[in-house]
Amino acid sequence: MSQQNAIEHLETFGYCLIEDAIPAVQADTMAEKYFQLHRNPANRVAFQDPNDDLYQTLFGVINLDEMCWKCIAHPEVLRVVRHFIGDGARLGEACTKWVKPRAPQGGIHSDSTHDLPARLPETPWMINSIWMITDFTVENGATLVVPFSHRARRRPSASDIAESHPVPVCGRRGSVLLWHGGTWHGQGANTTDDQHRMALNIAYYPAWWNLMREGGHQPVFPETFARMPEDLQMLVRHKVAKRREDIYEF
Ligand SMILES: O=C(O)CCC(=O)C(=O)O
Ligand SMILES: [Fe+2]
Repeated sequence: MSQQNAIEHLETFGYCLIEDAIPAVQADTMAEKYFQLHRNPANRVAFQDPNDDLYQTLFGVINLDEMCWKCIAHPEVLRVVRHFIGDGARLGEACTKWVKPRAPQGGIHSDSTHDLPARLPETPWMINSIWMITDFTVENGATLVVPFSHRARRRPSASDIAESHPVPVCGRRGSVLLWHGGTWHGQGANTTDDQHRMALNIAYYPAWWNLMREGGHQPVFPETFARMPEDLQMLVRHKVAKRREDIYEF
């Protein structure tokens, strides 16, 4: 999909897929690392929900892995992101999301809307992205999206969810799915006995967004920041700290 097509697709449908944005072999190397990170007991403190074994979210990956840096500052992705939320776009968080065999479907939701007004802003407040680190298939828990739902400008109610038709976005590893924060979506069920879905989820917010609201997000450690290329530093310089408490949960 060309850049312009990606933008138009996201504008119209609420999401777009950029295929093969990194090579599949690179995704394979990342997958190996991310499964290790999730299995390492030392990282459990940065799980979103330590009690959910079948669907695991690990925050703070930016400090644990340098391979994700290229994804965060990926030029093609950033062009789409900046089109919607401006040149001051910043990283919210980069986290890995592992859907294990037999994981049930996640709830359909919009992102970062918990304290927004019922009628959601017309201006996008977030562009979210999920990198397929393993292939995404209908069976292994590919992300589900409800096309056009960002236009409803509301969080999905129970009846919205019952009446909507989420579609799985499948793709080869190395591809990246982007969506508008107001697009209704959720993690698909993994109906297999032996296929694991690994993803790298990278959220971007406009310069005016108060990032301190987001639960579980981790700082970029100063020593990590010092090693980063300048384009990445520009995206994360607002969240450099030694401890989470120093920048979040004021
Ligand atoms: O894991 C997924 O497929 C969806 C995750 C999600 O809802 C999100 O990143 O906002
Ligand atoms: Fe979400």
